[in-house]
Parts: sequence; C-alpha cells; structure tokens
Amino acid sequence: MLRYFTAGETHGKCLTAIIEGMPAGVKIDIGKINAALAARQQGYGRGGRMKIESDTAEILSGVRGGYTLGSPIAIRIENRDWANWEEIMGTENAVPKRAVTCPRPGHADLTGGMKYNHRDMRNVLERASARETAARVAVGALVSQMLEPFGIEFNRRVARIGEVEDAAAVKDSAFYERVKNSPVGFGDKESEKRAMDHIDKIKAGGESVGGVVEITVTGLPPGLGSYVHYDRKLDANLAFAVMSVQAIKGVEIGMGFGVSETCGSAVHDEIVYDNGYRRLTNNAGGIEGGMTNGEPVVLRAAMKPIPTLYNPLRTVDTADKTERKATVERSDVCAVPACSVVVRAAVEFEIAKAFADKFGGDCMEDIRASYDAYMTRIKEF
Ligand code: EPS
Repeated sequence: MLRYFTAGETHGKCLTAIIEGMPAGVKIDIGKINAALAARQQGYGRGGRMKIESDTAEILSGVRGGYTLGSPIAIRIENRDWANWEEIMGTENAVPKRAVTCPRPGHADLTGGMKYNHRDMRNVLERASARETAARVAVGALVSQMLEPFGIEFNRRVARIGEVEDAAAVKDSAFYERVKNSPVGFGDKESEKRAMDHIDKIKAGGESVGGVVEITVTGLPPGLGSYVHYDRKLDANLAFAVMSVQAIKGVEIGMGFGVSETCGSAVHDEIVYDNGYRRLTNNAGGIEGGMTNGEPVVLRAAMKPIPTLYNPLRTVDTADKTERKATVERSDVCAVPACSVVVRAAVEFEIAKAFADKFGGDCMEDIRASYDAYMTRIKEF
C-alpha cells in the first residue's frame, strides 16, 4: 500500500516526507519535482515568504541511479527562512519571542492551542501553516512518475478567484500551457486581467481572497477504486485527500452539487460503444460507483480566503481575555494558483495509490504485465 508522512514546521529547519510502498524501477526525474515546487511558489498575490524560499527537493533514500529501489523514499526541502528563526524555533533552545496569544479567526490557532495546551499558539501555527504543502507537492510529483508510462496526465487550472471566473471554454493542451504561464492560473487572458485587478483591490483593503481550483486527470483505465467497500471508493479517497489540504472547504467531482438541481436524465451520462465503451457526457466527473469509468476525472475544490488579514478581525487575547485584533503573521493575499498545484499533488497521490492497489506488484515490470493483461480483458468485455 502506497502511503506517506510529512514532518516540519513553517519556520523550522526543513520539511521532510517519507513515501513508503513505491514499487521498484520507477524512473525518477527530480527536475519534475522541482518544477512542481517552483510552480507552488508562484502566483499573483503571494506574500514575502516566497521571495526568501527557492524550494528544491533533495532525495535522501530509496532512489539509486534515477530509479526507485522499492524501499522508503525520504525527501527533504530546506526552509531558507530558518536562518531568521533559528533562535526562536531551535529544537534544543528556543527563545520565547514572537509568542502568539491573539488567535486568528479561521486559523487553527485557538482550538489547536486549547487541544495541545500551547499557551504560545506559535506552536500551532508553525505546523498548521500551508508551508507543509511543499512536502505534499514533492510527494505528488514523485509518485505520479509511476503513472507516466501508462499515459496518465494531470492538469490543473484556477476556475475562480473571488468574484472573477475564468471565462475560458475549450480546455485543450494550449489552454493548459496558458494556465502554466498565467499569474492567476487562468486560461483566458481577459479574465486573467480582471482577476489581477481584483487581487489588487483585495490587497488594498487589507483583505484576502479565495477561489476554486480544478484538476483533470486523463488516460485513466476504468476500474481504479472499488464499489465493494466504503474505504476503497476513489471519490471518497479523493475528497478526503483534497479536504485535508489547508484552507479547502469544499470538494466536488464532475457536476458536484449541481446534481441536486436537475433530473436524472440531465445528470447521468449515456453509454455508447465505439471500439470501446464511452460516455456521451461526463457529469459524473469520471467516477461511478467509487471507480474510474474511463472518462477524465474532474475534481474541483473551494479554497477559503487565507485567515491572516492585514486589516485584522476581532479576537481575544488568551493571556488576559481582553478584546484585541488578531495576530498579523506575514501571509499571502491570494494563494489560489499555488493551491491548484497542491490539490493536483493530492489527486496525484490518490490516483497513484489506487493504481498501485489495482495493478500491485513490487516492481514496474510486474505492474506493466498486470496492466496489459487487464486492458486486454477490458477490450474484450
Ligand atoms: C507558506 C509559507 C508561510 C505562509 C503561508 C504558506 O510562510 P510564513 O508563515 O513564513 O509567511 O506564507 O501559510 C499561510 C498563509 C497560512 O495561513 O498557513 C508556503 O510556503 O506556502
């Protein structure tokens, strides 16, 4: 079973990830991991931290000569900002400076402090911070390399930033190329400009803004995930993984909540046969009965505005219970484009896990043999 752990505080020494269960013989290009990490740092509306960091992954184990060994893979991403925090965040000696006692509404600060008995809620925010997503991006970019030889591709886009929607209609490869180079992750130039103006306005008001990201996965065989048991349903696992990304408050697959507004014939995708089974529409977002049905998987996630506001909200100082303004910790005004990279990584991991579950095996040769045999059988079905 493919699984991973992450460790690391936002101003600690580094982020670490350990991936267990990767088969042997997967060709690993570290450049692809670093490209994903760089993409996560981009986007119009990001704050000062990204000027300090230049995230790169160092693989410490489990890979030899560019191929996985089947043993656990450890990855390390350095926090350059550590140099500025060593005194405060040291593991042996830590100076109690910059203590946080005015929790930010919307962040983990207050409840995390109560739960773990951290009077200095810096101990909470350090781990709750979305800095942790850099480790998840590295994991997604690594495990998805197992899927490349099978023609499985992951595309991301930002569908909305606050009140501005991306008007682009046709999502072909040129569209996704534009998205990669867009400061807001949009495919339509005119909408891009409106989104940037919107972010400027939000920033000027000391505010933050969220949005919607969309991930599309193509090249999937039918039958990843299962209908037989709740914890093997792919849509359930995707929703779990994406919901666990910092600031995500909603996940939908295909038509999502829209299915509740219309009748059955307008929702369900008719099946035709033309050298294989195909659906005439894809309202299901590529998943029926908890399994891929061979159509692209389309998943959207809603990101809330980041809780740190430069024009802070009311809160209570936990030291003396007096009314105060929330702590202002350096932050981003808009991190939706970065979020699209993180959500893609979460989806990459879940698809890779479902793929490894289905086609199992300790090495790529076994996975290939199992995949080919299955696809031959599927063609005859
Ligand atoms: C982030 C790094 C953090 C935050 C941000 C995400 O760095 P710092 O706290 O040093 O500014 O900028 O996290 C949040 C805004 C949050 O609320 O969690 C990163 O690397 O993406």
